[in-house]
Amino acid sequence: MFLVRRLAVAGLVAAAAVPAVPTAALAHGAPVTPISRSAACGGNGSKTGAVACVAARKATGGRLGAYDNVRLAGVNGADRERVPDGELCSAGIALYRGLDLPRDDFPATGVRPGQRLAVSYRGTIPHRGSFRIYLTKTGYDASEKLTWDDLGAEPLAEITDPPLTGGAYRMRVTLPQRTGRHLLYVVWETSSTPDTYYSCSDLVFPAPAVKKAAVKKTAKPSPSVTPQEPEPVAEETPETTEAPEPSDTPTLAAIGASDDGTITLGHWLIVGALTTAALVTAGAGVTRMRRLKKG
Ligand SMILES: [Cu+2]
Repeated sequence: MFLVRRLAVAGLVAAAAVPAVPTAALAHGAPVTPISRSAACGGNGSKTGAVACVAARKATGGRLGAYDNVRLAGVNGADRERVPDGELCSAGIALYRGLDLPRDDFPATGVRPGQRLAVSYRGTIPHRGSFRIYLTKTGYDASEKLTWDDLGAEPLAEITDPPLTGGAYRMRVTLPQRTGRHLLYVVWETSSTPDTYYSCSDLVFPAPAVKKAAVKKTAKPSPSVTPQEPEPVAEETPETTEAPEPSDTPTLAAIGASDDGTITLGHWLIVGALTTAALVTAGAGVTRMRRLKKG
């Protein structure tokens, strides 16, 4: 009984300590593989110097919000009602509006049809919940703002509580036939907080095949739709292979702390309260079980 009580007390102390963790160092989450616009361009993003990121920041009044904090409270699955067409990448949040720019040069990941794409979703504050992963339909035009219709009715995959290893949730989705530039849209509806997170990751499939006759006639290679910035693609490509443990530690390390302290503190209070409640419940349950055993 003493041991049980001591464990319960330790749990309460740990839960109470949660909100005291330096808020600047922690927030919530975003996909780092394939790299999302927020992980690349957002506050503490890893590719903030990219031309598209500079433009995105400019379009947002000079400053983008923390990369891992594109979230709305109380959506409860009504994504299409809450997030307006043309504002999917920002979730309609003013601090991220530059991520909605219809550009074809955001840092991107090279992929191919049929690939089992590894998705690593960095969890800076872990939450339980479901991921809905959408891909833009054939015919998507990167020079137009993203709409819900571009994504089709159903996600490619819906994954609940995937494993959290090395600081990231790990999932895989099989990519269908596409050519050229597309967007992977990831919705993370958490079940341990009221929040839902939104993100756009730019993908580049191989360019459409050009008929051999046409190639012979022009005697020139067909124009490629590979991104104008080959570096980010090369960097991300190894992580999309079948390696059992993608080594994205450098990317994770490159992405630093959240700078959105106010919102984060409020969020931590919710997490702390929920954790405390769970521990108290668990403690009471264990005590009761012991009593039942004795009786
Ligand atoms: Cu969070």
